[in-house]
Amino acid sequence: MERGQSRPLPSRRITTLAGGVGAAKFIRGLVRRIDPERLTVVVNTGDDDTFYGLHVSPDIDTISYTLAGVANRAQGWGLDGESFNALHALARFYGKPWFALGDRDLATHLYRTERMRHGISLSRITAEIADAFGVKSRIIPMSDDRVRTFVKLRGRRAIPFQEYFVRGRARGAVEKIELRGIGIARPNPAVLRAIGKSAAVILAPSNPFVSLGPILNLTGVRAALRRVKPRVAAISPIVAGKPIKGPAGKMLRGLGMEVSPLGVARLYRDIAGLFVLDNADRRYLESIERLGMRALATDTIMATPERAAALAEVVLRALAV
Ligand code: FO1
Repeated sequence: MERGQSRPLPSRRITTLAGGVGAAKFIRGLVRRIDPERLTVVVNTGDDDTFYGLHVSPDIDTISYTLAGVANRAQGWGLDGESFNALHALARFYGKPWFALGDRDLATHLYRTERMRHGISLSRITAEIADAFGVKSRIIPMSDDRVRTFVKLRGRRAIPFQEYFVRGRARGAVEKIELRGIGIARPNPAVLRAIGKSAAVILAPSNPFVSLGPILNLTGVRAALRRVKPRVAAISPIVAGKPIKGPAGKMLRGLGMEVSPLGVARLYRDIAGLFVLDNADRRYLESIERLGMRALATDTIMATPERAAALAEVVLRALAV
C-alpha cells in the first residue's frame, strides 16, 4: 500500500439503524467509505402518516432519496428541484397545506399507496422504490406492521408525530412519547438477521426517542443488539448541550433526562459497546466509560459530506471493520 493511502476496508455488511435527516447525513458519508452494496439501513416508520389518502413514509424516503443522490440537501428531506403545483391545487379542496409534498415526491406516495392496496408489504414496496431510484444499499422498514408515534405535550392530548413536528414546529413541553402498536408489531425478520450477521451495527446520530426509539422498542431488537454489543456503535445526536437538529434536547429534558451525550449514552448502555461523541464533549468520556461502554471523541458535526465520511471512517475503524 502506498504511503498516505487509506487501507481498504474488508467487504462485510454494515447495518445502520436510522431515522430521518441526521441519519441521512451520516449515511451519505458512510457510502463514501464503503461500497454501498455492503450497507443495510433499518429505517423508522413511526412517523409515517396519511396525507390526501396517500401513505407517506418520510424517513424511508429521506434515506432512499439520499442514497439515490436526489435528496434536497438544504432541507434534508424531499427531492431536489421540486415543484409544488399539485399541493397548491389540493389547497382548493383541503385548505392551506402544512405538510409540503412535492410533485415528484407525490409519485412515490402514489406508487406506495397503490401497491399497499394490493396487499404488498411495505418492505417489498420499499425495495421496489429503492430499486427504481437505482439505490444499491438495502433499505428495510423496521416493521411491516403499523407503529404510530404520538407526542403528548403538557396540558394537551397526544398528537401524531408529524402534527407535533411539522404543523406545531416542535413547540411545547414534551411529557410523553407514545409508540402506538409497538406491543404487537413484529420487527421485520430481516432486521434481526442483519443485526446478528453484520460486522458492525451503527446507531446513527438520530433522535433517541422518536427516530431510534420505535426501532429499539420492537420486540426482540434490543435483545438482538445485546448479543452483538461489542460490534454496536452509537453516535451522539447531542453536541455541546444541544441537538445537532430537531427536538431531541427538549425531549430528553421533558422526560427528566440529562441533555448531554451522557444522557443519551445511558439509553444505549445495554446495547452499544462503543459511544461516539463530539470533541466539544470530551469531558463526558470517563463517565460514559463507567457505564460499561468504550467512549471516543471526534468531530461529529457533519457540515459537509466529507466530514460525514471522516466520522464514518472513525466509527468503522474503532469497530475494527
Ligand atoms: N419536514 C418539515 O419540516 N416540513 C414539511 O413540510 C415536511 C414535509 C415532508 C414531506 C415528505 C417527507 O418525506 C418529509 C417531509 N418532512 C417535512 C420531513 C419529516 O417531517 C421529518 O424529517 C421526519 O418525519 C423526521 O425524521
